[in-house]
Amino acid sequence: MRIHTIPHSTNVHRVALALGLKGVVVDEWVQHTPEDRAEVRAVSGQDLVPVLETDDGQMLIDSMPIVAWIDETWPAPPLYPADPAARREVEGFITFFNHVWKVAPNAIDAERQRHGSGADTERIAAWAAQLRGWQHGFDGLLYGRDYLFGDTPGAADICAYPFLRFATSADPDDDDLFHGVLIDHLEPTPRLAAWIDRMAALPLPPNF
Ligand SMILES: N[C@@H](CCC(=O)N[C@@H](CS)C(=O)NCC(=O)O)C(=O)O
Repeated sequence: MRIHTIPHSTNVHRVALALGLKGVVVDEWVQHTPEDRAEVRAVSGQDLVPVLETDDGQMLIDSMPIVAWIDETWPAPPLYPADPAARREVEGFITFFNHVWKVAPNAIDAERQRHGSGADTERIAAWAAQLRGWQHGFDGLLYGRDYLFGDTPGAADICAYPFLRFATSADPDDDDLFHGVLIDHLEPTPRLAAWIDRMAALPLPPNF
């Protein structure tokens, strides 16, 4: 298995977490520069990472569908609940995270990149308020349990952690502007900070 990546990629981090929990070996992490997607496009027909090349030559794109594929291919330990209603809850969270939660930091990033020092501070404040509000929801999900939907790490944790971890830490050599938005606007609660620590201690593939 080969995985195409760029430095500090949140969405690649999701796939690495899933593989680490399953103990699956990755033959090669193919490094690309963010500015040059020609090879990613050539192998996958689109520009974004992660792209996972399976041993039988399939090209998989999109991090959470890749995580679901990993879970089906190596069932233990399970990343989704067996109970259908509980699984729908986790899938609903992932849809929310990707299509609602991410809108605000992406919008702040786009506003800053487009307008620089002339960015609309009132609009940014409204998006930042959304981010602060959702933090309480994550905190509530962690009440009485170690992970977002249970006592063991699963797909929801894998989906959210690579983004929410910026509430408490930053990589010194990471100059990604979107990550800067998260660093500026995420405020961890104690429960969320403890979850970030637990997630940071999970195994990753040794060559990641
Ligand atoms: N929905 C995709 C999004 C992938 C994505 O946005 N990847 C980022 C890296 S974390 C990327 O390749 N960005 C390059 C760009 O926007 O030019 C997924 O979850 O994998």
